[in-house]
Amino acid sequence: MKPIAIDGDTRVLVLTGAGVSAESGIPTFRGTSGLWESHPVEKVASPEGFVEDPALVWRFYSQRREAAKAVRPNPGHDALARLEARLGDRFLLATQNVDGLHRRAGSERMVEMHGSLWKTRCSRCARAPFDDEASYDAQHLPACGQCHGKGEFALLRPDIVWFGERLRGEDLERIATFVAAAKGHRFVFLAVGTSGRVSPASELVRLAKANGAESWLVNLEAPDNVAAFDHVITGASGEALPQLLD
Ligand code: BJW
Ligand code: ZN
Repeated sequence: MKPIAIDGDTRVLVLTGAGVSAESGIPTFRGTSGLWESHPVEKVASPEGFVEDPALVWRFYSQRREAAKAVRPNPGHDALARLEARLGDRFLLATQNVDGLHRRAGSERMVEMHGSLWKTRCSRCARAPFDDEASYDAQHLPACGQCHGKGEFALLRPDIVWFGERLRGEDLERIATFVAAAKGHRFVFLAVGTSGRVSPASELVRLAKANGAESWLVNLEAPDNVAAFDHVITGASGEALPQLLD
């Protein structure tokens, strides 16, 4: 496999999805043995599902916290961290993953578009999300101390972007600013391990191309938006990324 041409002027925007963590042992969402096979999306990943059954939602995310603690970054995460170390501010990683494995591999210039498994926030007030690795069960669902102090009751929730919720404006702006600054330079957009089913992440390839990017995809199978890519590599990210990027 020929490496992607990356010279001293190239800007690289990488979008990752669940497939990049699959080789670490974290299940993807869609497809056989995907998370959505055994957990109805609308019950565990929507604000309505949380109102209806917060204990189910916390059980789902508590299990995911425990599972993520038990695994390690794989060679795909490592290759992206090495590329960032080479490119510095000419690199940005937009990940849809909430598992924190990119950070553990050493990635820093990163937008966690769908939030983080390792942060919790209030379902009611605007207090800042805080670090939290705990697991909660139905008898001990966490409540917000700040709301309690004002005589209100509100449950805490995972700091995850659920279906129908807006992504954080500052995250989308950071990506848009990077793309705008890449225009006029050699610009590579690389998507890895994502089915291209969920917007707005699935739209990034079109945004990047409209700003002059050459688009690359590394995925086990052809995703819905495969036609948008100039170069498609069908394979596992842990094997392909070290060859493509080093
Ligand atoms: C490998 C591999 C290996 C395997 N190597 N590859 C109709 C109704 C309602 C909403 C909508 C609608 N139409 C559009 C929408 C918008 C909606 C959406 O896109 N829905 C679609 C599903 C239709 N989007 C939203 O709601 C977003 N918000 C939004 O748009 O706000 C706008 C708004 C405006 C005004 C008012 C209000 C709002 C939010 C989306 C949030 C998504 N959240 C989730 C769950 C939470 C995170 C969590 O719990 O972890 O994020 S959904 C889930 O999908 C998760 C993922 O980040 C996301 C993407 O999945 P991903 O990463 O692509 O994984 P898979 O499993 O799908 O694919 C893995 C791929 O890897 C496969 O192709 C494999 O082949 C491959 N693979 N092993 C390489 N080793
Ligand atoms: Zn609160």
